Amino acid sequence: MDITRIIRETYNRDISQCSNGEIYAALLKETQRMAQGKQRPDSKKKLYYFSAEFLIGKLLSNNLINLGVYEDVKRQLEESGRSICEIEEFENEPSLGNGGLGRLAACFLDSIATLGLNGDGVGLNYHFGLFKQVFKDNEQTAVPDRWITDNSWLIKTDKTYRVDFKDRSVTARLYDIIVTGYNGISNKLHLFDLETVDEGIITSGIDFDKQDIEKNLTLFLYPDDSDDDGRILRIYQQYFMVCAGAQMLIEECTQKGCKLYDLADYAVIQINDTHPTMIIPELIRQLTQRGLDFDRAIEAVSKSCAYTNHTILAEALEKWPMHYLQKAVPQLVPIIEILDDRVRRKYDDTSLAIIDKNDIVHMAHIDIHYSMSVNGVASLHTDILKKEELNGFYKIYPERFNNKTNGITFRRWLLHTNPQLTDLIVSLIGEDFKKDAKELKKLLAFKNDRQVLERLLDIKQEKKNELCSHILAAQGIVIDPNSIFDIQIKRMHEYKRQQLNALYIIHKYLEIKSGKKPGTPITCIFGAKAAPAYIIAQDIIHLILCLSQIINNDEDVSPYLKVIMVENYNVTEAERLIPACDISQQISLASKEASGTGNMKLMLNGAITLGTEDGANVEIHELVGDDNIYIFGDTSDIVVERYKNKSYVAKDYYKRNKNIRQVVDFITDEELMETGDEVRLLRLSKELTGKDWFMTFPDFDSYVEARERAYKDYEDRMAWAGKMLVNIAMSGYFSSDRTIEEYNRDIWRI
Ligand code: 26Q
Repeated sequence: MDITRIIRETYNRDISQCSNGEIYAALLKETQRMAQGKQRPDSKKKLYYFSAEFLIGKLLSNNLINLGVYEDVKRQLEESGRSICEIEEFENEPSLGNGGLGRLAACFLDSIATLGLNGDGVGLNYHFGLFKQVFKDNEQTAVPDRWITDNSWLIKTDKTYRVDFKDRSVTARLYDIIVTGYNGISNKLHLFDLETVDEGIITSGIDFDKQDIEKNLTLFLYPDDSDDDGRILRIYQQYFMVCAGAQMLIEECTQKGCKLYDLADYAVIQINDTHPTMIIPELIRQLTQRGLDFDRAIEAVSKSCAYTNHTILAEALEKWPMHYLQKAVPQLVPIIEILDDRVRRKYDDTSLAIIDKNDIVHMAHIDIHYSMSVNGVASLHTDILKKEELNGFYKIYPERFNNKTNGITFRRWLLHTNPQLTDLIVSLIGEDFKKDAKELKKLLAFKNDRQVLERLLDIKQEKKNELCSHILAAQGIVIDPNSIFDIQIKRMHEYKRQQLNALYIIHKYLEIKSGKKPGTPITCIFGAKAAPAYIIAQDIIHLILCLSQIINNDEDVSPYLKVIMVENYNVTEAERLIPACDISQQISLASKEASGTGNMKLMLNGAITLGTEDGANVEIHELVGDDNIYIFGDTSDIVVERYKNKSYVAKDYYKRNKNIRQVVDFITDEELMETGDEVRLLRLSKELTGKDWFMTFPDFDSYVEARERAYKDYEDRMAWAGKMLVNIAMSGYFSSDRTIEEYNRDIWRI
């Protein structure tokens, strides 16, 4: 790529006369042109990855890396006195996802293209992605985040589809984003948008008229499902996506010569959680409308579809009252009734039914009965699905159940976010790991190489320094770059237990106050958004922000302990935080975190996990061994048992354990109550002492013990660097290339 020429052709000027924004625009166009020139895969069978979320993050660097021109572009810019980092600032992050599930879909697209598989993503073009988080008075406020500008990666196509709802028809317009593979081919991310969408209906903040479907359908990504209007809109969104997607898919298949009954030879549809589940009845509807008889339509669709489950939290499983569906998409109702009727005729057990006695449709049940594959996202998670949550289904369809442990794309989470570490690895083991991550194991040969270990520590320090400058610039907070960076970054949710982390921080604060100082200062960093309607999650953010204010302003304590909550945690922030992390907090209640993928990104960047035996932590533990991870807390077996026999009483722990009592009481102590909001703090304290549904108290002592042990081990820098090296070396298993190879081998067979 010759930037000087491109700039000249675009603006008839020199680079020095262009703003960073102008350079960004020119680079974007040129990158798009190069990506379009890449070979498109061609095979009879094609994958359609349906997902309500694709949390793709900024794309410029990612695409430049995948097209193999990143280094060249960076150098040319530097020669003209410009930096690629400053130019990237001009790209808005498309936050088209909430968290793990959406980011997973984005990593998968990268790997699918890298492996040369014929597979596109299908989703929605939200005009406002996940809200932007702004802190005010120690609380989270939500501001709309408009990401689309004149220069975006979206390519408007001339394809439109009619989507009929009960009371109106709307038009879906297809937009594409090109997905580049690393030294590979290119695929597409298809995003449907409402032709008549109207950003003018937003009233204040992220509020808008939820009934005005013709104007709001693709306006916002849903951060929660906590109010009724919103839930119906969610159904409109989901149907809009699958109805247009199904038309596009059938069109593509028939163009290739597919007869409707042999759809499964041409298309495989991966259903990312239950959000796109309506694709099943909708495809059946469209196929029958085109003349296929009902039985064969069911068969063709069931053979084409595969379902991924991402959660075992009962409250997160989608269940729609039939009258909602009746109101929005009545054409699906008779089909869902037939699907339910067939299940009921075959199986006696009403817990397997699709429509329950309260006339509520269990979306996951549609997927399990009418698809060829059901997968969990980490080994423990799949085991729990088989043994507990979906046991009834596992008994009747054992062959459908399979595990696909999640993965992450190393192009973004190593090559892009940590070029220094990448260079070190290349110098030690060559380039092969970029395409075959298992090669990283070769790093183990350097486990006792002092020079290499010192380099690792230096790189970590460099990334910590970079983060310090960023946080100072963004939030005005001074951090000691020589402190331990202890980081918890993920959505705010009770089961993820940021509150447990906060309780430890109180413990440490009181300890330092009483004169016991840590060997190395500690910086506790959080990044988390909470669903705006999730009250307790907001309360936990409030507690952390208040702690941050109190501790950081305490002259006795702040030299040894600081608390920072990064504002507006998103993919771009993650890219800064992850390489700078020393200790990776993965402290969900065992059995609750399906997999986690941040844990993998942090491990890859040389952070040591402090975690429970949950999700993919179990697999990390197996890979690195006891010496290179800090495991604490009750196991999932114990937790599951405790829920079953309802034996957990938080109050008992509170009464018996002085330590717990002391830290919990601090939440409602004078100092905090004066700093923060009484209602919030009292509610949170009551939630903990009265319920503590995610069992922080039983794990508290062992958490404190493990965390202290980690801090102590950190003092021996060489031993610590050895642990870092083992973590990096063993992280190859978590490349999404491996995950996608498994999906293709076991499910897609493209
Ligand atoms: C449902 C109904 C209405 C509105 C919103 C939703 C909704 C939206 C997003 C429900 C769930 C989600 C997101 C779930 C998610 O991110 N799950 C995570 O998936 C990751 C990838 O598999 C796992 O690593 C995490 O463990 C899991 O929590």
